Amino acid sequence: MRLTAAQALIRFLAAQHVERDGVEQRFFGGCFGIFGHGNVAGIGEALYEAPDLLTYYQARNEQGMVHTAVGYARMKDRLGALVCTTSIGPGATNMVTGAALATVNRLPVLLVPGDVFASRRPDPVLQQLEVPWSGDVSVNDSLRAVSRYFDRIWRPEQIVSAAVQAMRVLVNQAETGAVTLAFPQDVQVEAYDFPKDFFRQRVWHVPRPLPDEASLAAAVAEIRRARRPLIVAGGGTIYSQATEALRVLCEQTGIPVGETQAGKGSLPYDHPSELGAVGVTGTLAANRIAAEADLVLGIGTRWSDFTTASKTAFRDPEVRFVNVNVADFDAAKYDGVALVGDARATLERLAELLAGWSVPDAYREEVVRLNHEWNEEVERLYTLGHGPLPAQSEVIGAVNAASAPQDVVVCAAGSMPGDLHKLWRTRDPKGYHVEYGYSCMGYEIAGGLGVKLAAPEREVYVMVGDGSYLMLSSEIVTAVQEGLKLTIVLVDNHGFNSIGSLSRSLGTDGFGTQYRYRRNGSLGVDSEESPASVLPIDLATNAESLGARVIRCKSIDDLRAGLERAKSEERTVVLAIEVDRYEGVPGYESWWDVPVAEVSAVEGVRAARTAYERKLRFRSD
Ligand SMILES: Cc1ncc(C[n+]2csc(CCOP(=O)(O)OP(=O)(O)O)c2C)c(N)n1
Ligand SMILES: [Mg+2]
Repeated sequence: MRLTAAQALIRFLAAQHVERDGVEQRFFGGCFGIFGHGNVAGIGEALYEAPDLLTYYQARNEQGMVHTAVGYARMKDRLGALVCTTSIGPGATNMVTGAALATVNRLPVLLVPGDVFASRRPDPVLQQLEVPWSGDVSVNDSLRAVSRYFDRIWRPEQIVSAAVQAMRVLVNQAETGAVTLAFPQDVQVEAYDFPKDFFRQRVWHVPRPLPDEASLAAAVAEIRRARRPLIVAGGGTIYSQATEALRVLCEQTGIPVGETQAGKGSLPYDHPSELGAVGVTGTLAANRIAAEADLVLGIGTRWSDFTTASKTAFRDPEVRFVNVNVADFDAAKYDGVALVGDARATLERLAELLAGWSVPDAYREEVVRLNHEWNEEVERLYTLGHGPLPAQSEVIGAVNAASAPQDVVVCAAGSMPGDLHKLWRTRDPKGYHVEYGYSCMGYEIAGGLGVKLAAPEREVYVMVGDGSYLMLSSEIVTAVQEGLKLTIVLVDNHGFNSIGSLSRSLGTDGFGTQYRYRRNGSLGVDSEESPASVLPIDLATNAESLGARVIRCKSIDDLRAGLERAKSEERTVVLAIEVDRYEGVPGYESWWDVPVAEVSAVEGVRAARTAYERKLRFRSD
């Protein structure tokens, strides 16, 4: 078939399917893009010429559209993805952050940035980077570091091998992340006689590999010896759709479960084995059990510092690890017994091998009691009645109460991810969507859009701070354009609550974390409140100007009523509410390693350093 290289790529992508457990689905749900001279005549023409192949979605910001693709892929349990096409230069480099986010979170996105002329005819073309030491560098090389696979299409026929390699990585559960096919703008439009077979419908089988029997036997021996085992459920539990297998294993063995950010929802919040969030942003229940666990069974987790409380969460000197992970890289961490395999298949096998074994009854009872006590703490924080401005925890309580079990809460950065991790009562494995691998400000609305595109039947509640909103809220326009309704809760504390309280704890008084006019050479600090210097930012009006329906809430009662009204809206709604920046949810016997200045002229910093050095002594490597 005589096609341009761009037409061939689009035709190939539209024919890709995946299959797992006998269920087959189309892999690509569409193509987001922003056109420029680097893709309008190539990929742009291909999408225009054959609109039935891939639906084109117009984004506002290239970083935002990669976030949307990530939200989509996560909601699809990595069995679906979006394509993102950009022009050359700034359009392409705007995707670097999104690509890193996808790769850190191990979520598939296909990036197709335009690239400078392969022929070099008009060098330097508009927006081309030139370096005196190399002729074949372009800004797209910055995507190499954050991609799981990168290729540059120098010739049209190269599409045939590059596209297949791209798919290999995207559907591989251990390898997946951002895949970049940099596409020189002249090659995109060049024609070639492609073999017809290249465009046949391909079904990529997503297997459920099992660990080898010797490793399983070693793991089972470790577990059977344990008196106080703990499961840490990560994102892999959910992507593998292993939550039912996890429930069965927990009920059979009595092993309790702590959840990472990506793994939250692995068990419903009220399950007797559920301890909730574990680690820095963990519950008292999970962190107490973790501290004394003699065996930790990690499932689909990459053991980030937030999960391990910077390696202080597991304090039994004899503690052993067993790691179930489809990626051997993660399975090898903590010197654990590596069970390299699919989470669901492995949990089912472990349940067979552990038949007849259970934790002591007293341990089961302790877990139920801790879970119950934690729920009371959540209830307390949901109903603080704090004034004059409400506390963020009350906002979370109101949104949780208004949402249905299958609805999805979305968040990414600021103080809310930690509070949501602790407090959100998750009732459905896909009900909690906090991007905390990269914790990228600006993911919230754009990512929420991807969630809604993947699951239009669910209400999507986007929790966004003022800082994140200011960084990237323009995909509200895309949500309005596509008729994809988001319910956005804009939690405004006029600055960076999260980093503000971190700064105070490190002795630097919230320096640089509020929105204030410069006065006497200073942007102000927390200990000197000066209402006159507050910047006049009105984000609700901003959201209105982008086409959202806006509901301004002055109290939690207002918010409750607004959330009910929002349910009958068809358009994207923004509920704006101010909260008290200083009324935070406490930590529960956990620690996060943030280094403090070793010498300082500030007394508060010196005190923080002393406390820091004391904490370091508890660290176990
Ligand atoms: C892109 C990006 N830049 C910087 C940071 C560091 N950071 C983490 S939270 C935060 C402030 C977020 O402010 P806001 O959205 O208002 O949430 P709040 O902390 O007030 O809850 C910053 C700057 C980040 N996570 N992402
Ligand atoms: Mg804020």
